[in-house]
Amino acid sequence: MKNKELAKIFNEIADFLEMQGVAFKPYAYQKAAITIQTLEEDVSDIYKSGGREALLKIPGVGESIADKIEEYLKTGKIKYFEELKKQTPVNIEQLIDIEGLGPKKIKILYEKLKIRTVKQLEEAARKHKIAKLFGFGEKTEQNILQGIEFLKRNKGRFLLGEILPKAEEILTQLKNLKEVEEISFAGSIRRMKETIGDIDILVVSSKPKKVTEFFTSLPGIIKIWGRGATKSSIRLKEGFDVDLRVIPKISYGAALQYFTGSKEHNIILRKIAIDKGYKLNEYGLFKGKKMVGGKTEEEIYKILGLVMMPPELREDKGEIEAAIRQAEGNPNGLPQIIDQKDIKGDLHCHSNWDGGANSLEELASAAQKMGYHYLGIADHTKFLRIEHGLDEKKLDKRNKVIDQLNKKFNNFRLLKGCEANIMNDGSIDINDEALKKLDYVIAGIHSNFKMNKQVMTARIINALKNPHVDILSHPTGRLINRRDEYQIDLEKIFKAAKDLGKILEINSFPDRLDLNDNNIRRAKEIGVKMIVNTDAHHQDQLRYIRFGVAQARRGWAEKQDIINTNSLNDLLWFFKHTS
Ligand code: DGT
Ligand code: CA
Ligand code: CA
Repeated sequence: MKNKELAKIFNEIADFLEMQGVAFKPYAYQKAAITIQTLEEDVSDIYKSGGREALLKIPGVGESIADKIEEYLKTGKIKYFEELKKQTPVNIEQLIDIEGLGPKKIKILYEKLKIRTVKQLEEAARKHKIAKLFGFGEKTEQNILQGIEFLKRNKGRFLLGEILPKAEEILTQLKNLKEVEEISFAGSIRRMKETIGDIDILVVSSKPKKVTEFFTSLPGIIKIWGRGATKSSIRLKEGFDVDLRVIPKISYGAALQYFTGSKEHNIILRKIAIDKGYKLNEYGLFKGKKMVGGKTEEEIYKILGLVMMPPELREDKGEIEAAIRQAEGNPNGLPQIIDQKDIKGDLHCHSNWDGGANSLEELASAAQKMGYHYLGIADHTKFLRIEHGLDEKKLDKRNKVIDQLNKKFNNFRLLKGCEANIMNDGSIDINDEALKKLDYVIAGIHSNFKMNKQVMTARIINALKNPHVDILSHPTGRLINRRDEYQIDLEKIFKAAKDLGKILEINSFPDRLDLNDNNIRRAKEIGVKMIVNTDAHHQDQLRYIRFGVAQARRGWAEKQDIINTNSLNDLLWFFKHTS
């Protein structure tokens, strides 16, 4: 795509011109950059078919800019731009991204301190060279450092859990607009991937201009990448980018299908369409010139001989084949993946007995509000002194309080559990006497993460062999973007869990999601039972369950794979008969 490249160059030309204090011209280049970036057609195609005349028809493109487009398409370079770069040889693209740093300041930094890159900028700020410059000061220097930190942190992908609340807020705001007829997430956020590159939103409206105007003036926007009738793109101060596409009603299903992805899923689906003599794109499903489908996603899948599957499955991991089998009446079709409403309770939450934020009563009340039938209190045990882990005596005391509370509840029960620590040899940090008195026991690794694969695997399997242990918490120990999995033979652990009748946790904390989707799928294949828990240390974190459920769905987990879809009695029966 030449459009993106040209838009980037024009934006940089605008920055350089602004740096030199040139009036009006920067604005013209910026405007051209925005229109070119949001053009549906590639400029090189426009030029090929219509020549210079066609370029001049693009809004915001006059003689001088048309010259530059032509030059770029012919030579791959724009001399004017190269000249500007030579005059002030700074990495403008990088520097301009730092909040509070405009072209004028960048120019001063280059002239006085020879700063060309972000790295040099950071060094100068740390040595307090910037505060001394005329027009800068301490505050600006601090802001620059903060801006650099922010950029470093936000390079790469965002956790679903940190991005989804903000995304839903935007979705709701747009939904309330009377010009918006239909609205949905698309892309990875609709597929509920554990990390998100950018947020994609689709809207049906017959008044795209109104919707676009509203969208590009949302509070908290720090950059508008593009603003057009069908596509707009913004960056929010939190660092997230949001893409908005406005679609005519007739293409809604096709666009939703296309932009939900994944790309891999779409490639296969498009192949199927071609094999059957259709053409599939974001506008619809076509036979020759005739549109035969595209108003809904269901319709597209159906015409192509599939049944529609939930977005979480669309990763080209066998869902297309399964959907075809199902459409053909084969019983081995798509899985009946679980739903959040199937979850009857959460067995991993920490109370104020081990330093969590809320009392047992508060947690019980929050769980009841969520419609749960039970909530398991899994306070840490004594090894974890920093987490106020409970010893045998304290655990006993806590159990008595739970027993008292349980007398008051109707159709709800607090379960007595713990999250014990797995010691280096696989033993449990608390005695069997104390474990026996509990409704269930979770064990997890909270120390010595770095062991060799064989030793770590044996350590975990040893813990599972303890007859009182029911559940292994956060089995791989990974923290997304922060810590890798332990060195373990997960396959061996799955097999041991299956043989021993032990349960593996799907931890819903946004930076854990452990087991992850692929591991869940594998555990299910082996026949290991799992549980979706939150690991909440605060009552509000019970809401994280949705992220664990999403991960379970992406792992094709069905009701029978997940034990906390059971009623209280069935669950307790299960624990009694497996340990
Ligand atoms: P992300 O944003 O990196 O978390 O992942 P996605 O899946 O949201 O990707 P994004 O935002 O680049 O594009 C949204 C969807 O648009 C993507 O899931 C599928 C569709 N799409 C984008 N580019 C292509 C493409 O080149 N070919 C096909 N078939 N589909 C594409
Ligand atoms: Ca995306
Ligand atoms: Ca996108």
